[in-house]
Parts: sequence; C-alpha cells; structure tokens
Amino acid sequence: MATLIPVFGDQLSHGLSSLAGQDKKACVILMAEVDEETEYVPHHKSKMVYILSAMRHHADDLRSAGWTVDYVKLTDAENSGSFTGEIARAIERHKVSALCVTEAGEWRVKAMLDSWPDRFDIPVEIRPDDRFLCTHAEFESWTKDRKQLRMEFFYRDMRRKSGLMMNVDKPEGGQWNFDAENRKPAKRDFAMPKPLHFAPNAVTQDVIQMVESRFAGNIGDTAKFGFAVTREDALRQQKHFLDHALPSFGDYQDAMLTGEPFLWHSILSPYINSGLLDPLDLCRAVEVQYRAGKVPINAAEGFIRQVIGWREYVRGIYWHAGPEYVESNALAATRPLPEFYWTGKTDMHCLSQAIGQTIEHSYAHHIQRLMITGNFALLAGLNPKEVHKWYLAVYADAYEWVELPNSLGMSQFADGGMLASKPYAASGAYINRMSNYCSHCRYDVKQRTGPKACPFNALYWEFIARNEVKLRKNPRMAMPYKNWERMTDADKVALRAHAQQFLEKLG
Ligand code: FAD
Ligand code: DLZ
Ligand code: SF4
Repeated sequence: MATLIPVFGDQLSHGLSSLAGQDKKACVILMAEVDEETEYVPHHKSKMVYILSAMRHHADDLRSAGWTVDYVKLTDAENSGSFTGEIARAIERHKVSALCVTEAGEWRVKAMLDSWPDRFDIPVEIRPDDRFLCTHAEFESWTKDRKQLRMEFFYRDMRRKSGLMMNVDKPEGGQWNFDAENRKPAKRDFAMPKPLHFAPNAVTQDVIQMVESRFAGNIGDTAKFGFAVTREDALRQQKHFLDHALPSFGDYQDAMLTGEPFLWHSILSPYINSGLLDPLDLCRAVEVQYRAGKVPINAAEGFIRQVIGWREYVRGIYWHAGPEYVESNALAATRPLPEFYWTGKTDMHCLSQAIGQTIEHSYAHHIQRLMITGNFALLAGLNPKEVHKWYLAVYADAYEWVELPNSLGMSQFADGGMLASKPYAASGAYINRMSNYCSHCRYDVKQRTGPKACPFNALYWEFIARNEVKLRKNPRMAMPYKNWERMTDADKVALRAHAQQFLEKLG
C-alpha cells in the first residue's frame, strides 16, 4: 500500500512539505498536466511552456533522487482533465492507502483539496506550505487590532523574523527603507546586463510543439522562449543577477526604456513562484553580496523588501481577504478591456512597449505593470475582474495568490484601500519622468487637450473628478484634489470632454 503525493505545477521544490520525512519506497508522487489548469484563463503560450516543461524536468529530478513519479501528460488518452479526476485514476492504478499534499496556492484549488476527504475513502493529510516566511496564522494575528494594513510595518516584522539586513534588533544602515534612493530614470546608453537565455532542449521543444498546436489561439510567441526550466539553470540566472544586475537594481528599479524589457530586474519571479528557487536563500545571497561590499544598501534592501515584504504581504492579503476578494470593485469600474491589451496595437507608445514585450517575453517589470498597463486601466475605468484575468493569463510568474492582490488591490484600488493607501494613478508627467517613452510617441506629453494631447493627462483628471466622492477624504489624495479645485471651470470642462471623447472611441 502506498501514500499518493500530488505535486502541482507551483510546487516544484525538492524540500516541499508533503515530501518531508516520507519513506520514498512507500510513496508515489503524482504530477498531472490537466485541462482544468491550462484553461482557467487563456495562458500565454510561453507561460504554459515554462510550467509544463519545468514540471517534466522536475519529475525527472525527483526520479533521480529516488522517488517513484507517475506523470500524466496533457495528451495522454485517458487524461480526465482535472486534478481530482487524476487522483481518482491514480488511486485505481496504485494501491493507495493515504493521500498527502502540500496546501493549495489559491482558493479554487483549495476547494478541490477540501473535497478530497469526502470524495476518496482514505485519509487525506494537507500540510502547510512552508516556502513562505509568514504563516497564515501569523498574518491573521498581525492584522488583528489594526485599523489599516500597510506593507511597511509588516515588512519590518519580516526583517526581524528573518534577521535579514539586521544588526541585532536594528536595521542595517540605520533605516528600514531606502526606497527614496530607488527612483532614478535610466538612459539608453547605460550598459545593461541581459538575462540568460536557455535554448530549449528536446523536452522543452516537445512541449512547445504541443502548446503551439493545442493552444494556437492563445496570446504569445514561443519562438524566442528562453526561460530556465530546471533548478540548475534557474540558479544560473540567480547568480547572473547577483553578479551583474543587482548592483544597479536599486537605482533603476522604477525606470523604463524603449526596447529594453529587462533593465536591472532579476527575472526570477517565475522560478521563485513555481518553486525552483527558494526566496529566502535568494535573499540571503543578496545580503552576502552587500556584506562583501559588492552592492550598495539601496539595492540589497530594495530587493529584499520586494521578496520578504511585498511578496509575503500580498500572499497574506490574498488569504486574509477570502475567496470573494476577486469580486471587489470599489470604484465601480465597468469598461471592457480594450482589444489592444491582447495585440499591443495602440498608438500610445508606453502601452505598446509594455504590452508588446509582454506578448514577446511573457514578462514586464513592476513599474510597467503598475504604472503603464495598470495605470491606464485604472484611469480608463476598466472592469477590474477583466484586468485581473489579463494579468493572470499573460505573465509567466502569474498565480492567483500573488497576481490578484497586485492587480485588483494595488493597481486598480478595487479593494477600496485594503492593500494600498491610495490609488496608483498618474498622468503622462510621471511616465515621462521615469522613461524615454514619450520622446518616441505620436502624442505630446505636455499637452492636456487637443489632437496631440497625451491621453493619460485628461484621463487622469477625469479619474480624479469621476471618483471625487470616494477619494476626496483620503488624506493622501489631498494634493490632487487641491490642484483640481484650483482649475478654472472652463479647464475642467475641457479636460473631462477630451477624456470622454477618448473613452467613447475606446469602446
Ligand atoms: P524584480 O524587480 O527583480 O523583483 C524581485 C522579486 O521581488 C520578484 O521576483 C518577486 O518575487 C518579488 N516582488 C517584487 N514586487 C512584488 C510584488 N508587488 N508582489 C509580489 N512579489 C513581488 N508578481 C508575481 O510574481 N506574479 C504576478 O502574477 C504578479 N502580477 C502583478 C500584477 C500587477 C498589476 C503588478 C503591479 C505587479 C505584479 N507582480 C506580480 C509583482 C511584480 O511586478 C513582479 O513580481 C515582478 O515584476 C517580477 O519580475 P522580476 O522577477 O524581474 O522582479
Ligand atoms: C499554470 C498551470 C498550468 C498552465 N498547467 C498546469 C498543469 O497542467 N498541471 C499543474 O499541476 N499545474 C499547472 N499549472 C499551475 C497550477 O495552475 C497551479 O499550480 C495551481 O493553481 C495550484 O495553485
Ligand atoms: Fe504614453 Fe502619453 Fe508618453 Fe505617449 S506621451 S508615451 S501616451 S505617457
């Protein structure tokens, strides 16, 4: 009799809790490519190639480590199409006496796991996912008695808990946060490291062929597929980042440049989220670089804040907010997602750059997601659920627990401020300050109305005016409302009319 251990596509870690302490000879690991997972959103082709190829390589790694792995491919004739169906079939194939699984990463899959004890007449053990620094219970207790949940205070607790960048009980460098030093614009002639490109091997090529034929209509291009699909190669990209990009990561974290999708970012999120890389090991390696004098403090602290601060915080919010979080729409935004989000075909250069590289690489960095595609959606009043599904589909690192709070909460303010203290709304001036996009655009970022006016400008004021009742009382919105009040009525009318005209054409 065997214990069956299902391992999902975001559980590709050798130290996974469901494997800990098990007798390898008495267990069968089940990994399954299933329709249900490939179809809950129309995933980018490269995202699918990445996950399925990484799953196939991980199955081989587990076998080399002495495990028995039963691997079901998407094309297997008997494939039932769901995790639950595949467990039922595996129970028939192997004499299974118990199930052991690491908890699911999202509400949808959690509901499946919770149905298994009733469905299968054997004991089901669900173990906590210990690849995170903060447990569910710790996050819940942190939220108790707080009027507002804010990342900064949570982050300080995570620094204390992990000991990262700490001198006993004081933050290294005398302050917790060096964000003010992380907002430099970049220039085209700066030397930038490119992320490593991993040429697809035979396994990945098989997956590419399968995805290209089965999901021909999905967004994306696999021609330049170059993600790592093994832990070994993901570690190569980690080292490459530490040696070449991390030193400038802090300075240019918010910068954007035409034709430069990666800048000094790590491009490690797909590997961290699927389990190939361990986030705490990565943070410790970043600290080692800092302590060795190889990277400045604003780079090391800035990077570590993203991982043990933001990443842990959004996971906490996701589970704290509950399965209904996805329905939030505090600003009552209803406009459908414009077609150009799927094609990149728009004359707004910033959007065509951010979306174009998303189609090509299944990647865009944080400020592109937040201040270009997200900001436009917020200003134009796009339906937040449609926006969420787009982000979940197009990025190789997208799993609902991390994507939803970022898109619905941080970028669309659809949760009314549960996650962030104010909407990340900005006019063209911000984009012009942080990028060179505007100098390549047919619109003039300095103009607010007229045929050449940058659409972000009028849309910004339209957003301010449209949401006045909901946002005016927010102390962090005092300045925009003061500026709005200072405008003449004629200016206000002209700006709103220009924005309305633009929105009508948008559909
Ligand atoms: P770097 O800039 O090198 O940052 C280092 C690491 O910090 C990342 O790899 C990631 O693990 C972590 N990180 C940074 N910011 C965040 C954040 N806000 N939330 C969680 N982790 C963070 N990140 C995802 O991993 N998956 C998503 O589906 C996702 N969707 C997003 C949607 C929107 C609208 C926005 C605004 C952000 C989203 N993010 C998401 C956060 C962030 O944009 C990505 O983590 C980052 O761009 C990944 O690229 P990188 O590895 O080069 O990151
Ligand atoms: C994203 C994804 C895709 C496209 N396909 C699979 C799959 O066929 N099998 C699998 O185990 N996981 C896949 N994944 C990742 C899962 O969606 C993710 O692991 C679940 O959402 C668990 O929370
Ligand atoms: Fe984007 Fe406006 Fe700049 Fe064009 S001018 S790139 S639309 S911000």
